[in-house]
Parts: sequence; structure tokens; C-alpha cells
Amino acid sequence: MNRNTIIGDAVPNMPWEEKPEECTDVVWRSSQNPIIKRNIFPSSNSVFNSAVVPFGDGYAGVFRVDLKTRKQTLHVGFSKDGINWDIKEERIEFIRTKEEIEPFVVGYDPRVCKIDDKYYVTWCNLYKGMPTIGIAYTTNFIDFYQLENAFAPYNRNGVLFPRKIGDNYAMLHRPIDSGEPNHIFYSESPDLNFWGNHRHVLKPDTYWDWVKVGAGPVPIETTEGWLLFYHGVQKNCSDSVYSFGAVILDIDKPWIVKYRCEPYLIAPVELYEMVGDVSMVCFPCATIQDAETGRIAIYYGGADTVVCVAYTQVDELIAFIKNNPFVKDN
Ligand code: BMA
Repeated sequence: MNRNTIIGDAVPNMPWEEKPEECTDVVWRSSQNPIIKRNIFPSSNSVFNSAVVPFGDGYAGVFRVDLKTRKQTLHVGFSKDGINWDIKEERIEFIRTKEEIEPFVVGYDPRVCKIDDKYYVTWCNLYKGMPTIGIAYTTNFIDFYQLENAFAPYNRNGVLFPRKIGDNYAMLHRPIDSGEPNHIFYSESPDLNFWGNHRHVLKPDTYWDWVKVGAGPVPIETTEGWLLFYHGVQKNCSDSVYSFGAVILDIDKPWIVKYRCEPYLIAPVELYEMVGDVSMVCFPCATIQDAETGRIAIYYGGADTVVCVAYTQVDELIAFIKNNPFVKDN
């Protein structure tokens, strides 16, 4: 296999398990799933849809915790190995960079993106009770400085690119919240404050994602383009089913989809994905990858209750995406 497909850092101590012999899929689950259970501290109802990054000689993360009050809050965690986490019971208290920025009330589904020397957190931020994209940055995972919301409501699943595209910061997001279908868009900003150059990226189209799509983890830069995992929703007689799949976006014009994989990569089939506060949900929010070996660990929420990990190998995955292209039937 050709290595060095991922353009990025070597992370030799990243969490990893070899593919089980009996597994015929391109993405496989950790044998330690769920790696984070729901009751990590007394006030926690559930921990899921959370984001982790390499930090120092280990890892740091921003975790979605739904409290026993059912309030959705964001909490910092640290880990030596990416699997065993120490998550703080006190929620993140954002330092507002402007008086006009509304104090944090409720936030969920964080992503964390390192750009240069800062770690940016984007999350679904309730503004006057309506979801939009909150942005903050930290350098130490202690002090978090909150910026203006990126957009007016409704918007969710704001995911930054890990470097500028041309001269601008870039973000994937989903501007529609109620009503269907929900599409992924791309926007740019010179300063993370003013956003424009809006482009359409992806619409719900396959059989497993026909109701909604939303960007998942921060896109991974590869020699083939940006590898983006995304969640998709299918509705059936009894439920919404959240699975995730992948697309490869053009490296210079990331609103252009080069390859879209027809089958999902992970769908809810394990008990911790099928049974929980919301059944039938696999919701990816982060990856850790090693450019040297091409290993990727995908962090995803299970059934809106727990945090899980799945693994894949970049070359095998890219070959799978190319060999299983989505072609519309009608
Ligand atoms: C979405 C978001 C996610 C959640 C999913 C399934 O709309 O609220 O946080 O995981 O629904 O409940």
C-alpha cells in the first residue's frame, strides 16, 4: 500500500486496532466501544458527538455532555492514549471577545480544528433559542475565547478546514434546520467574522442519506483531495437512522465533490448505536490520523448516549470510495 497519502502530521501513538480477520468492511469498530459511557460524573446524563485532537504529548477534546437537567453543555477532557478520558465536570465558560456576543446558554455537537497555533471549536450554538454556528478558540484548552456566531440561525454542523483555502478560512455548514432536504454548503471568511463566497456542496441523494446530510469531522487533506466523513439520515416507518459515509472534495475548490461513496461506512447495528436516548444513531465529529501509516480513528456518538471509535486505513478507504461511486438511478 502506498503510504503518505495523508498530508499532515505523524501521530505515531494514535489509538489503533488492526482490522479483525472476520471483518469484510473498510471501516471497523473498536473492541473497546463505547470508549466513553454516559455516566462519567454525577450530573451527566450522556456524553456523545464529541471532538478530540492531538495536544501536547497526548490528546485534548471538547465533549458534548447532556446533563441530568437535559441541558446540553460543552466540557473539556484530556487523555494520554485517546481512549481513556478525564472529562471535567465544570462546563466550558467561554470568554466573550465582545460585549454583544450572547453568553453561552446551550451548545452541542462540537468540532475542534487546529489552524496554525490555535484550536478552534465550532458547535451548534443556541441563539435566542435557535441553532446556529458558534466559534471559539483556545491555545491551552483552559481559556476559550468566543467569537461572533458565523451565521444567523438556522444552521448546524459547522466544520472548519484545517488550513486556509486561497486567502480565506473555510467552513462547511448546513444552513437549513427544519424542513427537508438539508444540504451541506461551503463558505469562506478572511477573518472568521464575515462569511461569504457561499457554495453548494452536497445534497441528500443516496438511499441511506436521502433526508439530511451534515459534515462530520474536520476534513482530512490527502493527495486525492479532502476526505470528508459526513452523516446522513434515512427515514423508515419507525425511525430516523443516522449513518455515516464519505466523499472526496477537490483540494482547491472544496465545494466540488470528486467522489461520493454509494454505501454507508458505518450504520447503527451494535446495541450501543441502536439503543440509547435516541435510537439508531452513529454521528461522527472527529478523527485522529497518522500521516505516516495512513491510519485513521473516527470518533462518533452512539445513540445520542456514548462515544465510540472506528478505524480505517486511508488508502484502502480511498480505493473503496472510488470503486463504489454513487450514480443516481433516476
Ligand atoms: C441531530 C442533532 C444531533 C443528534 C441527531 C440524532 O439533529 O441533534 O446532535 O445526534 O440529531 O438525534
